[in-house]
Amino acid sequence: MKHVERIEPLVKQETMRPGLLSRSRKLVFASMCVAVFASACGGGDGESTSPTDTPTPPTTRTEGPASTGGTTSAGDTPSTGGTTSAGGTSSTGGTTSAGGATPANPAYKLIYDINYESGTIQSGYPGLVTTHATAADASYIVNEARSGKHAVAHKVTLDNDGYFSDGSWRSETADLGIKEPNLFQIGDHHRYEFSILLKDWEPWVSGMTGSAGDIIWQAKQSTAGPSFYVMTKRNSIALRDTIRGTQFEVLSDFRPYINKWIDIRIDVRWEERATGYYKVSIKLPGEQDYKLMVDEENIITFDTENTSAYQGYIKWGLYRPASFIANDDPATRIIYHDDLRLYDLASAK
Ligand SMILES: [Ca+2]
Repeated sequence: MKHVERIEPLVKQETMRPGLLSRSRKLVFASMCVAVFASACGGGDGESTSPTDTPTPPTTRTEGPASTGGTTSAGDTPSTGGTTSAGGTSSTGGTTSAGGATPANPAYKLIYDINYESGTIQSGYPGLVTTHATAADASYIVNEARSGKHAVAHKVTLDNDGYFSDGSWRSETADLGIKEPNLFQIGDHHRYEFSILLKDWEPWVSGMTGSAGDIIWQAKQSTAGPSFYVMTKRNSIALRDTIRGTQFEVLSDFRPYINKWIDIRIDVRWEERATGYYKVSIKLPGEQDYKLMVDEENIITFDTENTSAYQGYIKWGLYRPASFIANDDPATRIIYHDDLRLYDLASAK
């Protein structure tokens, strides 16, 4: 449980929406917005006009590979062998062996299991909002999986318009619009699991400014910024709590694990008062069990004081608000995600 120093101020500062800020936290929040990035402040990066920020009513999920929205980039061969289970109850390829992928836990209700075994970037969930970046390879299916045969890749090349979307250098997928009650609201008690692989990730060396982080997973309040997010920061992985303006180390040094799968689990109770919590655990290659790295209790996890949000959603991929070619940050980064699961912990059997 180690606090990491506060994030460094960014070179890039964007417009905030001061109208959303109020009372005593206004100053703290304002300084946080400048220090982190504009999307943490809601709309400053243009996200507010994005379809991904307009929660849509849950729709009925149909089985079978998605036929809309998802595009498969050149070079990817969608598999017809993958199956998508009703309600996402499968855990294709999961094993219980040491270091293996974690199988779905039958003790909790599984709200979704996005495992990409459909061979499409929508993983058989028509409501999944895939990247808005236009490059053919901004998001694509890979045959290097945490479980099963497939995972998804997101790629961002700085200063290339094909990887610019929703106001930033980003390529992300959001879990909006799938039928199950995945959008988080106050009072929800959720477990999020996901596996990542930093593909040929170029380590940080002195001189790069990307120290403020490339964001790889977000719990985002609709119409506002994220409650918290996971990022690579220099050569570490950290969780940034934007409500409190703090961050925590999840993995001190990812370099031994480049091109290997890392499993992350986040348990959270979404609360607008100081009755919430989150616990962040990590399972490294070769390890059998998750290790608890962040354990924060009696905290606000859903900010209703400074935002108008009443629900939120999850995004994964790559968002690089603090990386700049002019500052020697790597031009291109690629990350794989697999086995994105959401459980209802309130359903414990
Ligand atoms: Ca998979």
